[in-house]
Parts: sequence; C-alpha cells; structure tokens
Amino acid sequence: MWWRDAVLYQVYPRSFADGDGDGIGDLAGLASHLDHLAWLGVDVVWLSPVYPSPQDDNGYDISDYQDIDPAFGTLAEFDALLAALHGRGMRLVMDLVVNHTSDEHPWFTAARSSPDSPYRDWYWWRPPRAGLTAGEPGAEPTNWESVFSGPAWELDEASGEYYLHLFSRKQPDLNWENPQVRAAIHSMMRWWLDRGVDGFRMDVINFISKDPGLPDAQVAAGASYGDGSLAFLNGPRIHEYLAEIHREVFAGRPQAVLTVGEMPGVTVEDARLFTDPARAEVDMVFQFEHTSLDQGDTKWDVRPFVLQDLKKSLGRWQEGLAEVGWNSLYWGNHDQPRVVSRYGDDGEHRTRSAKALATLLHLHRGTPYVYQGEEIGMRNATFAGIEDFRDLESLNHYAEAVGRGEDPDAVLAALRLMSRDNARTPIPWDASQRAGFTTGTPWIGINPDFAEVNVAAERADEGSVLHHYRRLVALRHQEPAVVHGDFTMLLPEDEQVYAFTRRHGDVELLVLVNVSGQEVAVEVPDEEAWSRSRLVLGTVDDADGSAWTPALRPWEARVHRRLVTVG
Ligand code: TEU
Repeated sequence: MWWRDAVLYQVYPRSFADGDGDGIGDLAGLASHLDHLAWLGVDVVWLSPVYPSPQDDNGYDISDYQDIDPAFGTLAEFDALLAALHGRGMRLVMDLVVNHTSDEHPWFTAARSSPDSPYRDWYWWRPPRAGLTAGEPGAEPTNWESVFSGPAWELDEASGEYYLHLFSRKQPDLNWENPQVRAAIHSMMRWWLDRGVDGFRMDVINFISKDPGLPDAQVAAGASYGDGSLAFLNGPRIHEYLAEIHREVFAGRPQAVLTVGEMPGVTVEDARLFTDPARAEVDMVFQFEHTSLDQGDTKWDVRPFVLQDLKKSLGRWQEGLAEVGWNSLYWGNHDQPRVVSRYGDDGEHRTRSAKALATLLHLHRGTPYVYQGEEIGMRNATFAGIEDFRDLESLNHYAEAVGRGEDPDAVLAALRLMSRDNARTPIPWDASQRAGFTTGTPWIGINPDFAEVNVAAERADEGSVLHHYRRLVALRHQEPAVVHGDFTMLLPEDEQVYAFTRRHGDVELLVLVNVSGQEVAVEVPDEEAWSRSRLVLGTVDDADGSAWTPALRPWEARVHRRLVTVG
C-alpha cells in the first residue's frame, strides 16, 4: 500500500502547458515542466484523458482507448514521458473512462449502423415509450435527465430506437451486462499496464452497473425530467464488476498499481466496501460530500459555506474509514471551482487562506491530491459573458435555463461561481505574454491575475502558496504520523477554528486552522502539554518554531508536534 504515503498531482493536459503553439496544452508541454513536479516532491501524476477524442467533453468522450490524440502528441511521446517520470521516481496513473465511449468510437458507429450489428448490444438501446412515436416529446424510453441537461436518451432516426447517454449525447453509455464489453475493457487496461502505467483513476465508475429494467424516476414538482440515479448509482452488479476487473487486470501484476474510483453519490458505508483491501475492488474513492456543501438541490443553487458542515462531513469520513479502507483527500479537480475562491478568501487573504486550506486537507488521514494550479493558489476565472465559457455543461445549462425563462444574469452569476471552466484556465508559468502557457491563442482565457499569481513568482517567494505545498508534501514524507496517525476531531462546534489531532505511537500532531479573516483565540484540551510542543509547520511567515500561542491570526494554520509518554 505504497500509495498511502504518496501525494498525487492531477494534470489536465489541455490547460497545463502547450508545446506546439496551437493554444492547447499537450504532452510536449507537460514533458517540459517535469522539474516543477519533481521540485514540489509529488509521487504520482494522474493524467486526465489524452486519448483520441472529438473533444466534446475535453477528452472524456473517447473514440480510441489505445492511442494518443494528435492534439496532445503521439504514443512515442507518451512512452518517453512515462520513462521520464519513472526516471525521476514518479509514477503515472491514467484516466479510465469506461462508463461511456464517444459516439465516434468504432464500437458505437458499428452499433449504430444496424440493430443486427454484433456491437448493438454493447450499448443501451430501447424503443420509444409504449404508445408514443419516436421523436415525439416524452417518447424517450425513460424520463431520466442527462448530467449535462436535457433527456438522457438520443433518438437514432435510422432505426427509430433511442440510446442512453447519462452525460452528453456524444457519450453513449456502454452496456456492462454484456461480457464482451467487459472483456474488451479488461484487455485494454492490461495493454496500458504492459506499457508501464501505474494505475487508473476510474471515471464515474459507480455508474457502470445499471438496473436492466431501466425504471422511470420520480419527477420533482415543476421539473421536466427525473433523476434516474437510483437505477445506476452503485447499481446491482457494481461490486462484482470491480472485483472482476481486479482479478482480470491487476492480480499477479509485477508493478504496484493504484486505483481510485470516482464515485458521485457514494456514502461512507459504500466506500468502506469499495476500499476494503480484503474485497480487492479499488484502493480509494473520490466522494463528493465536502465539495457539495455550498450547493442546494443542484450545483447552480449556491449556498453559503458553513465550517461546521465541513467538520461533520470530513469527520464522518475519517471515522468511517479509520479501521477498514482508505480516504482520498482533495479540494479540486477539473470539475470543481477553485477552492481558494470557494471556501477561502481570494481577495486580501489569498495566500494565507490557500495555505490554510491546504494544511487542513493534507493533515487528514488519507492520500492527498493536488489539482494543477491549486499549488499556486489559483483563483476562479473571470468570465464576462457566456461567450467566455467553453464547458458543455455550462453552455447546455445556460441554454436550457434561459430557454426556460430564467434571468440570464442570474444564470451567469451561478456559472461564474460553479462552472467547471473555473478550474480549466491555463497554468500561468510566468508573467510573460500569455503567461508562458502558449505562444498561440489559448483555447480558453488566461486568468487576468497571472502577473501576480504564477509559478515563477511563487517559486521566487519563500512565503508563497507554492512553497507551502512543497513543505506539506515533505512533511508527509518525513513524519509517519501524517500518514498513519489516527484522527480525532476537536472543537466540532467552533465556527472559525478547524482543529484535530493525529496520533501515531508516541507522536501526536495538533492541527489548528483559522478558517476566517479574524484573529481568534483557541482553547484546546491539554493546552499545558501543547505549550511545550514544537511547531513543525506554520503558514504565517514570522511564526516562531518554539513559541506556543493560544491565538490564531487571520487564516493562520499551524501543525504542532509532541511526544506523548505512553503509560
Ligand atoms: O465527472 C463525473 C461527475 O459526475 C461530475 O464530477 C460532473 O462533472 C459534475 O458533477 C457535473 O456537474 C466525470 C469527469 O470528471 C468529468 O469531467 C466528465 O465530464 C464526466 O465524468 C463524464 O465523463
């Protein structure tokens, strides 16, 4: 379980670095910035999809699982990148998107070509709803809504049947009930492992098993569609499929692989089953509770963030996976707004709050993930109008909501806070023109704050967010209590301070984070003992390594360490 000690770094290749001047990040760009990752000290790179794709969903719509999209490079470049990472002692985890393919994947074009195609059953096809004619409103086989707005079914005019797409219409869902589908996926995964990759991040993997009855869902008052997730979220055969992948793909491999399953809607109880090593399914899951705390019924219904809710949620996950299983720890990825703008203060306290949130997360028990740009405390993007957005989820939602009569300004206001594009602006490498990201025209606007927030500037500043991330990674590698210590939440009702301890053998760590812009006094149990502890990490430059103070300055975070006499 080497991955317990590791820190992962997610690269969203489109936005990382552009090597050929077409405005789109690529493998050559990534290869030219490995120094950054090595300096940061991360152990594993998770690479978002680089496979051939029509790019309807920026590569999460794959038309060939066993090649590289020319926009990103070639297989030879990929092999060289993998060797370069391995040469520096880093590993590479691929994104595995097998709930759906692109509608341009040869499996789907064959399936669509005729109801008699041997590939037809590789996807979910259904006739129109009984009594209705194909194409008529409401004739979709179920009333489910797609994650990206509109119905989850698309009509194929030629056959008069519909196919299921939980995401975009260019992302038809694979039928995992069909053993040939599963065998093809297993063989593709083995092919990548044979090439030397070190594991997979499995996209919406808890959606792959569907109740074949495909029952209608309840429709909320005033809504046009239902939420079909009861029929596919942790569906009837999900554990069987994951165990089968483990058996067919991972068992007996020479390399030590890492698997992390992205699982929207997963509960702690489910996660304990998914990540119990004895069950051999996945090593950890991405859950979404702590990234939904500021949302109401939909992600566009933005609510104030309440610190006690975060403690309740993360605390429950810490407890639930304490004995069995393992947590992943993340604030951001390519689907989430920037955390410093979301739960921090991206104005006056950008640096301090980014460091505070990073400390809070990385000191929990679990494996931390750093999403590109988070290590320099990148803010949300600035979007003037809808023409600045690129993500199909945002564009579809805008069209749908405005079409329904919602106020366009209100829809835009929610997009500015929650759009996935917030996390997809190019990495600003320096303060030069186009931020050192590209020599061409970037595919999405560069964050206008790049003269201030960029990698070179933060590298030159010991007090930067970037240096703090490096210290956090180093602390994990040096201090076993960070990896192995048990977790105890303190002050659960406190509205400003997030506090907890980690205990491993005779070492105890105390983590104190002021999640507010006001100075605050803390009262921790055992204060007398902690007053003689050592400060191993702080976020405010002048924090003195020896002095205990019962007050935290705005957005200050501290990690104290003491030896406990085991009696
Ligand atoms: O995301 C799955 C998912 O359900 C969410 O994170 C989703 O993007 C969000 O809730 C929409 O509001 C994964 C990928 O991370 C995402 O980029 C893909 O678009 C999606 O699957 C389909 O492959």
